[in-house]
Amino acid sequence: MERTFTMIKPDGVKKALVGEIVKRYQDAGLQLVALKLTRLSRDKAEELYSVHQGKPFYMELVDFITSGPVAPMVIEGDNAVSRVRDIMGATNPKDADKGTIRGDFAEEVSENIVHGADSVESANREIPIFFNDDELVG
Ligand code: D4T
Repeated sequence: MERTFTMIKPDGVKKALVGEIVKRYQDAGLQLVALKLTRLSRDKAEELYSVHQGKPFYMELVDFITSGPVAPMVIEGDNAVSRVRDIMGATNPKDADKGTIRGDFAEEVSENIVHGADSVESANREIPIFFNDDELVG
């Protein structure tokens, strides 16, 4: 059993895709361990994206992720990290296959609907930015 962190970004919430995205994860047999609707402070956004600090798209990324409500969640299952990333599709929607979240709903790399941890280590760093232990079910 593996846990991962994934988050519907402001564009996904705005496009009313929360239900659709949760359904895709659950239909794949993954378990929902935590989910909420919230707004990211600038501090938390900078913490989440600390690995991208200094990159040309960093400021735009932090501006975007704090621009509206987001839906962070914790997902559990065998190989949850890679399975969630497969369901999300490629970072750049132009490279994302149809049938993936980004392939079906995103147009630009800067607004690509979902975030997903890239490793168990990243998930373990990202989950506490959003959830206390007592908010994780199961
Ligand atoms: P996230 O972190 O959102 O799940 O995306 P990925 O793990 O798939 O991709 P990433 O870390 O390379 O990029 C983080 C985030 O930055 C945005 N981005 C990325 C951007 O706006 N312009 C760019 O040129 C790149 C590479 C999209 C995702």
